[in-house]
Amino acid sequence: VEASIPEPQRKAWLAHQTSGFKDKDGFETEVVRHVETTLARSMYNCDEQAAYSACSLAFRDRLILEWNRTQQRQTFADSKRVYYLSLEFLMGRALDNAMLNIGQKDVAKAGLAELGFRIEDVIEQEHDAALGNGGLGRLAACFLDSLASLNYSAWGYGLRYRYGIFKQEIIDGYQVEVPDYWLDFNPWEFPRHDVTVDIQFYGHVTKRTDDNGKTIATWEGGEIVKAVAYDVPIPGYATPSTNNLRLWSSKAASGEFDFQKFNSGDYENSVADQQRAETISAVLYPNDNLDRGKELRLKQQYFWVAASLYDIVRRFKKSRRPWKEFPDQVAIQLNDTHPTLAVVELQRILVDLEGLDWEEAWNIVTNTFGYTNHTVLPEALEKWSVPLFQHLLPRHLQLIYDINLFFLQSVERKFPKDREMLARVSIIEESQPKMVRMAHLAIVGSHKVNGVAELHSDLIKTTIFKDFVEVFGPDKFTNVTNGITPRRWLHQANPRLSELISSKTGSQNFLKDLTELAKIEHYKDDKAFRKEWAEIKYANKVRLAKHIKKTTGVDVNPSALFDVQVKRIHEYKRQQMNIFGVIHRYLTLKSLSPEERKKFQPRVSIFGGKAAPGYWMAKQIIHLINAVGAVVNNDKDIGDLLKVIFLEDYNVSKAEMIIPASDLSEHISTAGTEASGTSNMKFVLNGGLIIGTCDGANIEITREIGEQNIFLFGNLAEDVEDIRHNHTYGSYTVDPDLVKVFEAIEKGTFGEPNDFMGMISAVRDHGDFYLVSDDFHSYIETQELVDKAYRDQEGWITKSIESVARMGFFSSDRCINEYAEGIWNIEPLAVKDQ
Ligand code: AZC
Repeated sequence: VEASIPEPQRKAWLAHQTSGFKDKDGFETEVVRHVETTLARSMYNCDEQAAYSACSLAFRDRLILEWNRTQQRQTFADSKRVYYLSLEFLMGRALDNAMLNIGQKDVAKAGLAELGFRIEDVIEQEHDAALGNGGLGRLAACFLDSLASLNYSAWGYGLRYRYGIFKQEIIDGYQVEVPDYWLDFNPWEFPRHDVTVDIQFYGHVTKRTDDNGKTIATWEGGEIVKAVAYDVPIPGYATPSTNNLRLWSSKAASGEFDFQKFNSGDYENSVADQQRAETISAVLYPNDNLDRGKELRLKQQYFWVAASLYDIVRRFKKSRRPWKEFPDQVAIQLNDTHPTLAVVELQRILVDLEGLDWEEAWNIVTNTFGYTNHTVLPEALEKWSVPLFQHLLPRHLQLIYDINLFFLQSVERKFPKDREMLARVSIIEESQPKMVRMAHLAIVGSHKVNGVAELHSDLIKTTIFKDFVEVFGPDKFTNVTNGITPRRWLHQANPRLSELISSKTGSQNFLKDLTELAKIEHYKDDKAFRKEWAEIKYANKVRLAKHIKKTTGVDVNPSALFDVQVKRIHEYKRQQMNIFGVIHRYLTLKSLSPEERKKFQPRVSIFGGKAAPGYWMAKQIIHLINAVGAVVNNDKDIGDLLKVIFLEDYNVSKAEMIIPASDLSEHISTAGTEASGTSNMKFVLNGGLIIGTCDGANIEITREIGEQNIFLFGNLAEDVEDIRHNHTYGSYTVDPDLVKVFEAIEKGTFGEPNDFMGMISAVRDHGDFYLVSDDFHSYIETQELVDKAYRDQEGWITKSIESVARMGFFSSDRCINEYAEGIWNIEPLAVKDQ
């Protein structure tokens, strides 16, 4: 890099080669400078918000240097890059992460203290970047952290939503959604007004034959919307590598409103075009594991995919390599089916615009893409209606039909006369109207398809994608078990635990190689170590108790067992089973004498999570949790023995506070429904135990930490289908303990019973699809085992230490290395020590 810089600029370049602050004074100087110049305020009038802004700008300046150098290094190396296409990046806060990854949080802490601020208060000022719904979006964020930390040449591509996931307020026990306008002041993004792409929609296709008899298709007319790039630097941990996340924002192509209309008095319509264009990137769809098939969503997908591919192809073309080398230079990972149009768009670019033959182009396409599936839930599998496609993307629909034709011809050669097989694997579903099955398109257009935990990857091979295993052979299908970044989920969320661990492992290297955690197992009988271990958990619980008091007004005792279920509210995740269990506990306590009650293990049941705004049942679950809390928390007979808390607006930054404070967390989905789960990994990494079903990554967690360290219960995935069948066609009775819970609700113990009848009748009258009743008894019994285990505090601490020590496998670094080797065929870029 250095050698390529011309002499006059080189001197200035060298002068800027320090990316950290020399010391706290150096940091303070920068903060003061930003307050007084960039923010145009005086230090006398600098509140916490201004301190946050200035501190962020100071760190941002440091990041920019490394970011530029990383991009230069990657360009000069001219080696393969990976592009991670995700409609969601649930990043959370950036400042704390940047300080820790650069390794200068201590400097900032001391500097801010001198300026009169507590660093925690300054960090708290930042608004979460909440461009995602749940696990899928947070996984993408963890992946970016690992890609940068491991020095891979990687870019993320997403949408710059003006409104992220809504903010949740709880009013009278009901969820109320409030828009999340987060861009007022965002120092972490850089608008690139010079990087724009024109994106076409609607119009029609004309075909003509050229002199060689080749058919040329041209997509004409329709409307153009402009995509503008916004770049976000992604700092690696303990490395100068700083990668790029590019988010696209939509703008009217003309950039102006219609002056003619304006002048003729048609004020409203004069801005209509502009507003319509800007609507594309305006808001994140708030559904998790649910596909609603809305036109604007398809527009978002094409807008983002077309802009990203234009960018990727442009970068490749600069290298002047032949097209056949494209897959040697470019790997594109599809995060679920949301970006699947990229397959069609690349084929369109190669065939229509670059004039390649179909076969040659298709070879390039299929060797470029990999597809990750994140769910087997049928309601989450994307399908788009053919008429909608025809209207919005007429050329793409033709290409999809051609892709399908060639694919089905190849299937027919392998399975002659199996018409049903053809119908099952077809990209087009012959329904009314016809539908495009995006998962089928993603499989056909990729060279590897992976699930996100072992059980899930096996399930997709034997259920939803079974036929494709026969068509393509088993090698195309693989597993990459999810992981989490230990930087955010241990070092940042739980600094005291991180410090205790590094004091025993001898360094912070476990944050780069999480398997080093194994070393702490040697200390599991060390008295001082155990004491501090327990103290840290207690301190984290005290902090959460304060937050609970502040936000709900309820006093909870930090010595009680904190039992946490925080995640999106969904019937398959079974928060309803948890709250029914809580009611069962309450009824049991009420039936005991005061003396007997005293023997009970005190618990705080903590819930958090958003319901999709249109998901009626999920909202009913939230309402019941709050209704139960209102009764139980005010019952003098019960006191500290049981508290029920619903924490408002669960998000990434709240997770960082809640997870380290948990004794027990709940991962209790119906077996076979939760593809992996990732919060299960976060809780265990922070010394909490889990109660869970044999589902998703719970199974691998058990294998790693040992069966004695986890509370498993419930029916197995392999039995679910038969049980459901029996619900519908055989004899079926509701568990007697659960009947009592229903009776209490129906008696009005928690307010108007009609408000909760949907939840009851789903179990009692509508086939109990999620097996709440079937698993209830085993759930209650296992909760009793938890109480017993918790009363043996010493035994509990041993379980906690052993579990953390054995969590090395679940780092997203391991996960990214598996993708790099097994799917992307890419190696890290060497970074010289600087
Ligand atoms: C989620 C899965 O439900 C969760 O189990 C998994 O841990 C996570 O992805 C990351 O792999 N899936 C989704 O959110 N899927 C969709 C389509 O929303």
